Parts: sequence; C-alpha cells; structure tokens
Amino acid sequence: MRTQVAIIGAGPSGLLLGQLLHKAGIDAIILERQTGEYVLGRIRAGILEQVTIDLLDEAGVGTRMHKEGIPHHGFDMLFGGERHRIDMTGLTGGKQVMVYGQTELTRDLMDARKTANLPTVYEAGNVTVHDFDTLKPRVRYEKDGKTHEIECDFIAGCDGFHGVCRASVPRGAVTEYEKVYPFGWLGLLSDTPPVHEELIYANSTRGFSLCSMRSQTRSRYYLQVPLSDRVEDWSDEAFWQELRLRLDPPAREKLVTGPSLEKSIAPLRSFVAEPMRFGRMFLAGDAAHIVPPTGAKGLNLAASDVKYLCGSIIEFYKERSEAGINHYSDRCLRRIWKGERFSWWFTNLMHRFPNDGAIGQKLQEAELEYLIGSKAASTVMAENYVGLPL
Ligand code: RFL
Ligand code: PHB
Repeated sequence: MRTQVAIIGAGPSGLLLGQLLHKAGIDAIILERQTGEYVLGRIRAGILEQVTIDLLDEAGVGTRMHKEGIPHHGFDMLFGGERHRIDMTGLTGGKQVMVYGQTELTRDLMDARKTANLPTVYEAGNVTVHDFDTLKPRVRYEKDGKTHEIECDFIAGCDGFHGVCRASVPRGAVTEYEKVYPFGWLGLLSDTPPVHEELIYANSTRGFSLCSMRSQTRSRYYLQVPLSDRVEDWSDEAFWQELRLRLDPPAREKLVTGPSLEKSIAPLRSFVAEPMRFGRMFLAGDAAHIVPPTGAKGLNLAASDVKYLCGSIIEFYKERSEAGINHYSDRCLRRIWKGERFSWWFTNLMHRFPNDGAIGQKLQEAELEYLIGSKAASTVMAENYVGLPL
C-alpha cells in the first residue's frame, strides 16, 4: 500500500489533519489502535477557541457546531465564597469561545471521513514506524491476523501522549519537559441542566471545582481529588455532596443532580517534547504536549499544530518548498509554550497544593483579588483564555 501521509491516531488531531489534507487533494490513511466507538466514548474537552472554530469551518465540518454549540462571552471565578465574572468579550474587543464537546467534534469529523470514503483502519494492532530519517518512511501494522505495510512520504504522529511515534525517536534526539501535579480531576457527566449559564471555576478551601456543560440539558462537573482516590470509591451521591460544599449558596441551591453518564479521574500534567519533527515524521497534539485541563487548551493547541502541519505539507506538494516543514516545530512550540504557561498559571491559582500550606493560600487569595480588581490583570487572563492569535 502507498499513500502520501500516514496518520497514526484517529483522535481530533489525526481526523482533522486527514480532513484538511483531503480538501487539499492530498491522500492519507489513518491508523487507529481502538474502535471508533471507543474513541467516541472518551469524554474530554468542551471549550473551543475561535482559531479552532475557524479551522473546523475550513475543514467543512462546522455546520452542526454552529447550530448546537453554545457561544460563551464570559465565565465566573468563585473564591472566598464570592463569584466574580470575567467579561471575556468585553476585555478582548469582542472575542468569545464555544462550548462544543470533543465527542461531537470527533463524530462530525468521523462522519465527514465516512461520507468522503476516506480510509481509516480501526483496531490496527502493533503499529510501528520505520525509516522516517529517510525520504521513504514506512508504517507497519497488524489487522485480522495479517501484517500490512504502508509506504508514504510523511508520517503524522497524532497518537496522543501514550502513542508509538514519539516513543520511536532515539532518546538523544528528543528533550522532554515534564511536571506532574499532586492531584487529579474527577469528572462527572449527567443529563441535568447546567447550574449556571456560564462556566464557574471555583477555588474553595476543600479544593478546586469546575462547573461546565455540553448543552442546556447536559452538565459536566469536575472536582480536584488526591491522586490516591479511585473512581470506584466515589458514588454519585458523594460527588454531588462534595461539589455542593465547594460552591457558593446560590449555586448550591440551583444545582440539579442526577445519575452520572460517565465518571473518570484524570491526572494533571504539563509536558512538552522538543522538537516536533524528526526527518519525515511530525508529532501533533497530545503526542507532543500535555497541559493540565484548567485552561481548556489541550484540544485547541492540537488544532493549531494541525493547522501548521497541514499548511506545511500542502506547501511541500504544491510549491515544492520545504520551508514550512522546516519551520513546523518552531512555529508550533512558540504557541505551545504560551498555552503551557497559561495552563500552569491557572492551575496554580485555583487548586489546593498539599505542600504549600497557609502561605500558599494567602498568596493565591492576594493574586485572585488582584486579578478581579485590575483591568490589566483580567485582560491578560481573558486574552489567554479566548486563545492567543496564531
Ligand atoms: P488523543 O485524543 O489522545 O488521540 C490520540 C489517538 O491515537 C490513538 N493511538 C494509537 N493509534 C494507533 N497506534 C498506536 N500505537 C496508538 N497510540 C494511540 C489513540 O487511541 C487515540 O485515539 O490526542 P489528540 O488527537 O492529539 O487530541 C488531543 C485532545 O484529546 C486533548 O488535548 C484534550 O482532550 C485535552 N482537554 C481539553 N482540551 C481543550 O482544548 N479544552 C478542554 O476543555 C479540555 N478539557 C481535556 C479536557 C482533557 C481531559 N482529559 C481527560 C485528559 C478535560 C479532560 C478531563
Ligand atoms: C469541560 O467542559 O470538559 C471543560 C471546560 C473547561 C475546562 C476544562 C474542561 O477548563
């Protein structure tokens, strides 16, 4: 088998890249380890920046997002028992974000791929990447008891944090920067109306919590929990009770509870691998970097990587220029490090750190008060939250 671009991973990065390449008339095959249903069952991101929205439109998959997604113009910060609104749109000269679940976006991309009859191999076993330091890279995988090989011009490693692409690079050729936080997020999805029309990010003495949503009838809530907690130990009732204790009285009263559709714990991590290009293989999205979810940046950074990568590959084929692929890594990393900084900062501001003690809390309180009292500080936060320009 031969293709121009072999894409490893059918998460948002791989599917979006496949769609954009298809629009440009460039062939790609996607290899995915899991089934499509499994990929759709992972409840993850919920907030899209304008850059991501524009890219989905460019890929021709934005129709349902514009119909069902909910534009948000601000969010609440709750601390010291009081809520303060950050007027995103007012502070950024008219910018906004969109609430639209990663599962929905993934479904739209999968449907578009199916409609265009583009090749995706689900349940591709034991994927391995070869000769990406030459002009003729190859990818091997197993399916239905047989080994298959794909010859290609480029390999796109869109295979997430635990993927095979980054792991196949010689150790000396990659530098990894990592910080693991001493807590995780317990998330719960339920068919209940959201507690508030905008998101609430809460710093309480019992730990961080977040009230988010997927629609007017579906809510997504998160609680900061110790890394030692197991999801089996959290009944729905215990979750709702703990969330109530972390909210202010008006939210507590308005909160509608119900059975969970999904509940899971995610550890929090900051991670960047440099560079993101190794000869004819590129990394994009979670394969190259992870942010703690506090800043809602993970999916959005994945989308901007894909935009740069797709542009570079198109330039290579249409203009016979390697300038784009040569600059790919540097261009991505400049934006990524800014997203990493914001996500790290927002995480530090909102969570209880078990080793920071009373002084840690006092410093957080001072920073939170400064943040809501200073237009300059609120603007810095708002412009990072809506997403920095490309
Ligand atoms: P994914 O989604 O992990 O997809 C990678 C795919 O590659 C497959 N794969 C392989 N396939 C073949 N062979 C192999 N050897 C393979 N190894 C792996 C995997 O099965 C998978 O299908 O990475 P991608 O596409 O780069 O997308 C990244 C996003 O999923 C991620 O950044 C976001 O979900 C992060 N995130 C958020 N981002 C936002 O922008 N806004 C948010 O509000 C937001 N909230 C979140 C989040 C992530 C969370 N968790 C659980 C990590 C909230 C949470 C709780
Ligand atoms: C979500 O809805 O899943 C979500 C929203 C905002 C975040 C993180 C996650 O910062």
